[in-house]
Amino acid sequence: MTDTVLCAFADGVLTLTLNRPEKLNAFDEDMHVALRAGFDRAATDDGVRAVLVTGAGRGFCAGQDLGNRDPRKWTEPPNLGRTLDTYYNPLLKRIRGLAKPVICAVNGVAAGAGANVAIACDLVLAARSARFIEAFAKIGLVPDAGGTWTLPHLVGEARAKALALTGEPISAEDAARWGLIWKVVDDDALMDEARALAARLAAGPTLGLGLTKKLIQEAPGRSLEAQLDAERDAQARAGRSADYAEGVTAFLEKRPARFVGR
Ligand code: T3D
Repeated sequence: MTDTVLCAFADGVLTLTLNRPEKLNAFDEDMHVALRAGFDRAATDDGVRAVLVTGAGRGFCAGQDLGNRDPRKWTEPPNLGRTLDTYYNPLLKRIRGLAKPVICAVNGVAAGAGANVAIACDLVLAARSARFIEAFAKIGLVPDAGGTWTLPHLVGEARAKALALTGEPISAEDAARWGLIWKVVDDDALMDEARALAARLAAGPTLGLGLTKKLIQEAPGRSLEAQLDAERDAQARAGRSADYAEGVTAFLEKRPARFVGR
């Protein structure tokens, strides 16, 4: 049996490659379990200081494997609420809750939950040929994997509704222009650039980066006053880190900092 997620570790970066290329890396249960295990390792292993997610073959991820949802084989409709509770929602919470940067290299089409998993990551790079498709409307579903939350936060309500209600593809270039992703990279340069970025972040002040991620994610639910309090608390913690002492010392000694991640 092939591994549905390839897991590789180097330079502080855990690379998780979705690996069902013949199905454009559509999610089945094995792939969910393997991807979740990867994020659990990233959360508990101090050696992992950044995660890079990408896809094998020509696609990034085509969302739920619809071969596993064939109505002609139903005795009754599946309980999709349960599959969200069991698989997609725990995955989204792991990506957003990881106190380390998650980089996504979207190497090809990202559809349905595949698109929404991609845009839930912290820094999203996409190959120029990639497309993003909120495919749910085409099959009578609502966007899941956090899409109804992430999309309007990233691109505003008008564009979020247009993407979700039409299910029309958006190019990588438009996705970057709209703020759905960070940037577009030429196809043949994507993985080199994503790996270099992940390695750079993995060599960074992990505690401070994790606190920064949390602050930015939590800001929309807070007043300015509450956010200022949250920044004060996070800064108090960052100010006690070994990396803060190293960062300032390195600056004063005019040399590159050697961050240890705590
Ligand atoms: O069910 C629950 O648990 C609820 C959660 C739902 C979450 C969701 O993600 S719902 C949305 C599911 N995804 C889709 O609706 C997208 C379906 N796929 C497509 O629309 C197209 O494949 C793409 C636009 C993504 C790519 O088109 P194209 O022309 O580049 O490739 P293709 O020829 O359609 O696909 C290549 C192969 O991958 C093909 O297999 P074959 O014919 O060569 O044997 C195709 O069937 C397979 N494939 C693509 N997407 C899926 C898939 N197989 C199973 N499930 C898929 N989602």
